[in-house]
Amino acid sequence: MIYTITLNPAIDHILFTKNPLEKRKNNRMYKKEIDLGGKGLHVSHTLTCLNIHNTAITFAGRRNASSFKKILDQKNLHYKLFIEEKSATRITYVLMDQAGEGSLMVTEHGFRISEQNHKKLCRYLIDTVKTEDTVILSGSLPPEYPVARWKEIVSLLKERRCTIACDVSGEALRTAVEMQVDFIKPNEQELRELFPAQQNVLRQLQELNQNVPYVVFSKGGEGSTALIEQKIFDVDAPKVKECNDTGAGDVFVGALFGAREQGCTWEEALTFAAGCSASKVTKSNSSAFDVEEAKVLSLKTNIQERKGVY
Ligand code: TA6
Repeated sequence: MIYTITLNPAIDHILFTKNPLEKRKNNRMYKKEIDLGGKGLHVSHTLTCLNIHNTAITFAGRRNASSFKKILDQKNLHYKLFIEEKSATRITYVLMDQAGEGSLMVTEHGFRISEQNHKKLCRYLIDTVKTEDTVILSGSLPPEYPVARWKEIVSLLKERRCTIACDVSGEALRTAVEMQVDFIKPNEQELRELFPAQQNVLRQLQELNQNVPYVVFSKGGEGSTALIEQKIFDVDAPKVKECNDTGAGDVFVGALFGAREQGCTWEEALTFAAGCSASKVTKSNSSAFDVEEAKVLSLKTNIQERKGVY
């Protein structure tokens, strides 16, 4: 069973302009779409599209809980929600023009999670998660969220001996590495924050790999480098016509673990994930991808093992 945890969910508002987005100008929008937001929820959506049984664990602000739930239901997600009274789930604005040069994301902070709801989440995890399960924690921490709470969640998952995957940044990522979770997916910026004095990316990744057995360095449109079981793989990103890159990393994570759950090797899973992520980039909203298109794209994905580096 796979669980995803999204501590800071969102509702994505995708705003489309015809002309290229420009500062010091009125960028008039001609269309708006509303989509699921929040990284773990996107991972759950990807798994659901791949017919992999999973539960999305998240929070919702009472004030707009019904519209949030409606989105989760429309996406056929199986979920466990903890409701925060007197709060509203944040809105993320994704600005898109037709230049095909990527989207611009503006996120709200989100709402604070009460101690009571944090305890409920911990209780739920203790009662539900089993050793054979995988738990994927993705996205930012809510505002004023004490690192001690993050540590409590990771350590109770470690006690369950389940597989722990973290697609997080900043302090949460640093802590996840220290606590020796099973999987991380840092990008260039996150590596720079972790290693301000070390310039060599391979050394950075190898150092992380001493604590974390599965490290995937995400390079966006340039693909990824994965350090897995004493091997290093360079995985290309198939070239596609870009529409909206928002959520591409989440689709990658969902497809990677989905493929592993279906018995694929890591190499097969990495190329499949690259195909799914590329398919996502061709779609206009922040969660959609096409499984059949992804399969074709993954066949075009080159994966190469670096020999003699480890
Ligand atoms: O990866 C895309 C996305 O999940 C958006 O749906 C969005 O709302 C945002 O990321 C949230 O990111 P954050 O890092 O703030 O949790």
